[in-house]
Amino acid sequence: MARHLVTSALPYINGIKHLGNMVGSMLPADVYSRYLRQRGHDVLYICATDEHGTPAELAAKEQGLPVNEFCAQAHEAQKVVYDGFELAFDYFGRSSSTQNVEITQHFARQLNENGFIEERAIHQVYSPADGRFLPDRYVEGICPHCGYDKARGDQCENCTRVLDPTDLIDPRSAISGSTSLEVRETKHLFLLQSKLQGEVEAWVDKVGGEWPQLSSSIARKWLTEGLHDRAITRDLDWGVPVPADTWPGLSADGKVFYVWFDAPIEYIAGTKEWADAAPEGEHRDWKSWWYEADSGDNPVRYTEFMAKDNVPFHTVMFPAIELGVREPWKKVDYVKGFNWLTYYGGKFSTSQKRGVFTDQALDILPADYWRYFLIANAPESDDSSFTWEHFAATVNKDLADTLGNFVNRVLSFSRKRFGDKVPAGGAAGEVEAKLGEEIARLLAEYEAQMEVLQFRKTAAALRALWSAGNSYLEEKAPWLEIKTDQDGAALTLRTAMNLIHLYAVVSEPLIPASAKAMRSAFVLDRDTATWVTTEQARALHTVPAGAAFTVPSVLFAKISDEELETYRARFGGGS
Ligand code: B3M
Ligand code: ZN
Repeated sequence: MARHLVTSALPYINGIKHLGNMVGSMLPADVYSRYLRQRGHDVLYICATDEHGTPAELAAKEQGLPVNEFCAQAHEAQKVVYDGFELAFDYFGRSSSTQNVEITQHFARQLNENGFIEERAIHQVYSPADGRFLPDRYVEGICPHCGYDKARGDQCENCTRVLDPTDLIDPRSAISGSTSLEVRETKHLFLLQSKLQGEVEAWVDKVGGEWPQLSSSIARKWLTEGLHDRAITRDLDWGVPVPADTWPGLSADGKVFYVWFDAPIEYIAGTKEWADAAPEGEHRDWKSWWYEADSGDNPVRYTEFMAKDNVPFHTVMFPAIELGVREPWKKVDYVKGFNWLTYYGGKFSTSQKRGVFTDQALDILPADYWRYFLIANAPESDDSSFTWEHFAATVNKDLADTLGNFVNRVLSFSRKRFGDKVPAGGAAGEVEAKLGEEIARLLAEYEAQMEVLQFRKTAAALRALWSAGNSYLEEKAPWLEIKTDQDGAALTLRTAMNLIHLYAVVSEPLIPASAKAMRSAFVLDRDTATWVTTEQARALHTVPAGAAFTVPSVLFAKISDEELETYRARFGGGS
């Protein structure tokens, strides 16, 4: 039994996420955590909303809410969706927590003490009417390249050119609309990443060899380009304040830390939130997961999940911060990065209403349909595309036909012919022995793929396990067998019911609700085994003759052509 710390990139607070976000971070982290828990490991899966920064301020402004209120509501709204997807976080925290404020400020002080932070003066747009410095994207004006009149100071949305606020023609404040803007000198904190380059490189050399290619190549690319010193403070009201004890001037100016400085620290702070939220009488030792966790006789293995655009922050910048703090904070062991899930080959787009958002998905179909499809098509080695046609075909074939139909057919037929107890039948024969070998082999394949976090291949192995049951049933054809050989048919059905029980156990990481329905079909005296051993897979008799069972209602409904058409029309697929 080992200790596994798991985190997924923190979903940003400004809106409900689409399926692409789900498959690139939270869902695979949940699948992996569920698997490890079932294998008996000590698992801590932490996630949180990432709440600071300009987009949060802007989204709150759009809704006419104070930003803290907006974030509290948006956090709850996201949480409802993640509960619906059955994401079994140990804790779902908030980067605006007091825990994160404390730890982020502590990290900054340490970095400063160790000579990795410097105060530097820069020039920035100031708006006297608003009484504040404006972040780049709070300055709007006419794009000098294409003439678009709502270009932002960081980028023109129309022609996608990257801009500097001073490039804009007739610049104005996005907050008040004021056009009397000035450029003033102001001070910010810079993280001297250049000084940490060598240490980060040595660390990546040590641990990065084991990472998937996507993650290690991105880390290498950034290191080759060189780590540059970077401003880690911003002029915003909403963020972790620069501590007054260390930087009284900047604190008086109202500077806060840049969102990407405090967001990864929330992995640690979220763990402290988890500990602080412990029920009466339970002690949760958050520090044992994070501090000096490399050493000791009970080491922690730390796995992170994220989409590829987040990989540089996790493989280079956050490790640089952790190294510069000069305290033994746990660093990541394995970085699982993902490519993009596309929608019919194009980008999911909120503004153009293209693609499927996670709340809409749950309105349409239960979580297991989405969980299975997304994991079976995870964008691992390449981008992968969501289409309604592919989704419907996968659900209908794998879930409804191969798994659901097997479960229902076996249980209803057995009840009809032998009543509501698992029939005994004769001793297992050659066909069953062959089946047992095949199941044991596929189970080993499933475990091996899960352990190297190859999600598509894990799903393929699971599908193969389901198919093996179908082949067995076709070969034995108990509905014919029963006419001449009652005992033989009973054996076939008992074996098939044992397969259902095995499916209940091994399908749980991917489709937890359906797994539960399958598992609770059987009334067993002892059903404590968390996972299936090779011997159990081979022997297929965890469900003994005489055990009572019920027939669950249809596990997966097929998606009809009419439904498919409705979804396509509603979500704008295909064209
Ligand atoms: N919130 C991902 C994003 O919004 C970002 C991840 C933070 S992980 C520490 O793109
Ligand atoms: Zn433009």
